[in-house]
Amino acid sequence: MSCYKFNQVRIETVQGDITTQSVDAIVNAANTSLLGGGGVDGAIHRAAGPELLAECRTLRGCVTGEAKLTRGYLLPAQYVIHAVGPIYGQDDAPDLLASAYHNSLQIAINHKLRSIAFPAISTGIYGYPINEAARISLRAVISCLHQSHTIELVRFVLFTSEALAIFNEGFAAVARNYDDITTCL
Ligand code: AR6
Repeated sequence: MSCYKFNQVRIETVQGDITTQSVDAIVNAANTSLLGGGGVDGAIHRAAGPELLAECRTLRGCVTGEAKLTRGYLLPAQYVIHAVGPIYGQDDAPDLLASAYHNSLQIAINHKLRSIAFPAISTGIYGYPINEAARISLRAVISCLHQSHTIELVRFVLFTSEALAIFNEGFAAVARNYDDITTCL
């Protein structure tokens, strides 16, 4: 686990399963259909129950780099923000990955949420190297948190100890470039 403070917001990394997180919203690493899939998407749909898919069917999909909100149904989280990351190697993949984080956080801010948990979007089936994704995700989150907002906690939930270690290393490297980020317990 690692923890940083930026503009009153706690930004932390933990190892775990995102479906068990008690936060206002968890983010799903979805695909453009928003109709479910494998990886974290499959786990979220299984844990939330069939009503989640029913609501997703009303959304008419989602463009890569963007995100859409649903309720969380049987999840501890009140909402799911379905974000579509890029497939590694596609044009503009770094910008699209940053947009997926940015747009997810913007939805949370617009709904006046206080806590949000992200998986490592695009780093599974979509093949994004975790070390690159870690750096992009922290920079994207920080760039959103300059504005006025209600967010108190941004948690990154990594599925394996290896992914957690790589995220921690990437976050430490990025944090060194910002004077206004401090470490916390
Ligand atoms: N909690 C936290 N992280 C998880 C969990 C979990 N329960 N399960 C997997 N991960 P992926 P993508 C990690 O493949 O690369 C789906 O089919 C996993 O180890 O879920 O964005 C969608 O429908 C990895 O680090 O998402 C799309 O078609 C990270 O979550 C496609 O996969 C993301 O892996 C999206 O691919």
